[in-house]
Amino acid sequence: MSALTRSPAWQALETHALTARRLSLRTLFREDPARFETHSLVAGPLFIDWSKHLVTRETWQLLLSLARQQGLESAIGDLFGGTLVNHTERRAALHTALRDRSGQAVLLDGHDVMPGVRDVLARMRRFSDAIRDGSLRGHTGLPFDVVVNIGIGGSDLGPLMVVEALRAHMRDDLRVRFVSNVDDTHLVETLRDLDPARTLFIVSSKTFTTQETMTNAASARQWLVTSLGDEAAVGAHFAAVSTNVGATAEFGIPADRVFEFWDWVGGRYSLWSAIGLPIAIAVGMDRFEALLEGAHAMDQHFRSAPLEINGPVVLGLLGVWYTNFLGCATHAVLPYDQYLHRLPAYLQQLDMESSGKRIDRAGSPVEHATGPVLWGEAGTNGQHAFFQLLHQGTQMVPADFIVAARGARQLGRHHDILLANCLAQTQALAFGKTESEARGEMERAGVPTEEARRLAPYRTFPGNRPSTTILLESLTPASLGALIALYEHRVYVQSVIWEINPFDQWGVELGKQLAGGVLSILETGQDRGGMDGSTLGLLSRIAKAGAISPIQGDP
Ligand code: G6Q
Repeated sequence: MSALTRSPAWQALETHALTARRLSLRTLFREDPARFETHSLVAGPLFIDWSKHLVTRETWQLLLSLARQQGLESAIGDLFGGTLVNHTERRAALHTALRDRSGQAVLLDGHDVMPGVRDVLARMRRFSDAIRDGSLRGHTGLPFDVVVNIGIGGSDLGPLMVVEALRAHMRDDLRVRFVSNVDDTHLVETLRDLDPARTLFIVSSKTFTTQETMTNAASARQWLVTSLGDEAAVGAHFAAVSTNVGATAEFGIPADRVFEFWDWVGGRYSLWSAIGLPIAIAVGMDRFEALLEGAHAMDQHFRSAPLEINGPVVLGLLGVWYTNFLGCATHAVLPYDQYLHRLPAYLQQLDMESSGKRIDRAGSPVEHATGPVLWGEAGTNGQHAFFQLLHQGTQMVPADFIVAARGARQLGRHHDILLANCLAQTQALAFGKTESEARGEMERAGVPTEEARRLAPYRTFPGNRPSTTILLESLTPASLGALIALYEHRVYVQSVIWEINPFDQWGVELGKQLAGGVLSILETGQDRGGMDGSTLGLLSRIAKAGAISPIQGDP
């Protein structure tokens, strides 16, 4: 057993979990009329109801003891203070500085990073304003009517999710699209109806070496040059966001169109940096800054609120409770908001790339579960798809329901229906329906007694399925910023408890390395040896389909 799993706080939780897994939410609410008040909190512009969780006062005290034992309070200070929390890469994780609106210095190695941050924001404002007002034009003198962001992972998912979320603020005459997949269909389908003379590309890549992004950028460049018939068009139609200024120049992008960020910003934490340029162009720099303001409000809450009423801490500790003590292997995120339809995909990267770790900070394998599988879909669509498993399956899946009190579009009864469904689902999950309730209901509806008895087990809902409801007053740039920062910090809280580094991602390296070897066989037909039988067999099938030249030595 590791020191963590042997520790008094951990052991106490394990013992407590033996009885807690039999808790009844109906009973907890009946016995404590103030449960909603004591199990809800305000975090920046968000209201969080965590009353429908399988926790008692004792559970909560034990989780707080675990947090204190793991030094959570000082770890929060370390994050904001520029400590090298990303110890494997010897880097700080100062994404909070990117949205720091306090006017105070943020020191990294004794150097204030804020003047650089403000300088890039000012450049983003000038550039996005000029695209939006049409004063910055393409090679042939036409204003841009579409911006295509080329990036992947952290250089794609964040801006894409936010642009979708803030679509209500977009203009019809300026579209923003995203290309990430190296599958050529993504680029071809994205460019198909575009006018090259009115298209601006932003190549977003921290390293400017990522194979998918560089392949897409090269093909986009060729599309542009071929269509406009002039190599010189590149400078007018491309901008870049990168830490690798040398490589952007080599691509042909003028220095005044290169937006810098820094190695202390992790890819999946970078939408607050110049990686957010497509957002600024889509909705205007004022709204991008409002997004930063919202995130900053959550940062202040995370830094200063006592652990007991600290949103990211509460959500993080609940995550630990379900993952480590109640054996939940997955976590669902269910935004009841069509504008947030890409949030689950974005959070999948944020959470799973950060928490999918098996080696602790001391270099030893962990002996406890770490990140659960995160998944989800916009409500109400999910209700007609996978909610069956949430209600009546054999696994417990803690779920986050996210909804705005006021809808963005005031169309008829739509928003009332959406809200009603959201709240009703959390009710059904928590309180279920007993077999006798199911039988009684059917009998009252005229179903013959014998038939009602036969069907009752199928129509029973066990309940006690936990959920959090995150309520926004309305979906605005500020509330969205706070929501994203809430999840970022939740990930950090869990990493502190689990003693893992949430800021590296070595797990994505091996596949990339091996792809080089496979690609070389695909393109040359030559196997230099060492390839496994399955891969060679598949390559041979691909060759037989006529897609590539025969593999040498293949019969
Ligand atoms: C995120 C990861 C990863 C990264 C992409 C793109 O935290 O580091 O998703 O964002 O691999 O990397 P580049 O921005 O360097 O192209």
